[in-house]
Amino acid sequence: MFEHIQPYAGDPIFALVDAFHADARPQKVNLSIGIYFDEQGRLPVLPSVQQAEARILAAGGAKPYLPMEGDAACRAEVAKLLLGGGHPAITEGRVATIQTVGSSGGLKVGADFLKTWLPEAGVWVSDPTWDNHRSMFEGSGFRVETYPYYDAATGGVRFDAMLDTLRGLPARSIVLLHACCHNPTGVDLSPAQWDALIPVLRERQLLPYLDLAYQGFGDGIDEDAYAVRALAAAGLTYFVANSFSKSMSVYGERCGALSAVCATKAEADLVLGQLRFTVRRIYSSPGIHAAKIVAHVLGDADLRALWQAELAAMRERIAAMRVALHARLTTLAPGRDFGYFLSQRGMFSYTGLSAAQVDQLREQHAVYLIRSGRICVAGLNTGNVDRTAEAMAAVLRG
Ligand code: PLP
Ligand code: TYF
Repeated sequence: MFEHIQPYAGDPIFALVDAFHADARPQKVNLSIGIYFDEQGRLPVLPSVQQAEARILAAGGAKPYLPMEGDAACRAEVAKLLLGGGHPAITEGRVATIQTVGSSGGLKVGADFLKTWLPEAGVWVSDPTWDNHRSMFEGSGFRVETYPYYDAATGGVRFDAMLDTLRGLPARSIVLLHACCHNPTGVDLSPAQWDALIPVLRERQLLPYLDLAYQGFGDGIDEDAYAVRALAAAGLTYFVANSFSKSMSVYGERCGALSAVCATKAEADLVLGQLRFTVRRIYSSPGIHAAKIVAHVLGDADLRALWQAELAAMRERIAAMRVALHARLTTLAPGRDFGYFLSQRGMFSYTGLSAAQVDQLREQHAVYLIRSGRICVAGLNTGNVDRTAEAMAAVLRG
């Protein structure tokens, strides 16, 4: 029956994490997977989430099925977090939000929905992007192409080339955009660039599909929602998949959502109905514990303030590690410009190290990063940052 099946090569990021754990060298450093680790190198348990869970338990343990679209309180809080409370799109009923199994679940439900309702569309992702974007949309039957994004020469965005490509796309093409903290490069569009992009999206009648997996890790919760709010202010119709995996450190709980911001309430109602049907056909309904965590943390003023402070601390620790790595490398390898560590945003930085240099870092120095040269800055701490800089400088010397 199954003899013909091709072996699955595995996900290279998860494979690297396994290799890291199997490595016996005590000084090893894990900069591979996009997970926030604290100063002690541990996965944090946020007190805001712990307190929310205590309240959930205290309220009783019944676990009914949620509806296909998820928990109402969770969905309402997500819409407010994305757009800001009292936003006209929310009060006018133009936002269709479903709670999903992580933002991956949201991205996938959105992909399947779009394949049904815009079957001729192509999907355009940034060059480069998170590998799973391509896999997910191709898995839904889409043709996936890239638009120019990262500029290796400047460490910035090839913004003119990006706009040129988008200007040439057929109407109703789907354009996947990282709302903040671009994975893998850490290079984001500035507010002025979003403002320049929006007229192109509108004139070409493109469908923006925002991926917001790192809200709060760039410049702040509201600052990182700039794109979400600018598209709404411009009156565009768009999708946004957002995640709480990193921002609440609840990876395995699978907390995320998908929202469609529409032109009218009637349209949003139609979209919501078909999103529910899409969910029905895949996993029927999302998890109740995930919903309650999100609803409690965001819906309670005290827990929310606590969470915002915790998220700010994570963001500031990453920023401090960027400064420390930059300073140490600048001393160890004078004449090279490491300014990109300071200008890039969020968990990731693109180092420009070649795959051979990445292999050398792992084999000779026990510093683990993925072969694109991306590092997860959140894997750095005061105990390993100097050693990491020394290893990188040694590899750069050749
Ligand atoms: N999008 C991007 C860019 C990511 O880096 C991730 C990370 O895992 C995800 C989406 C999916 O996150 P999750 O499914 O845990 O919400
Ligand atoms: O890019 C990363 O490292 C994170 C974690 O299939 C991740 O987004 C990596 C691969 C994957 C799912 C999540």
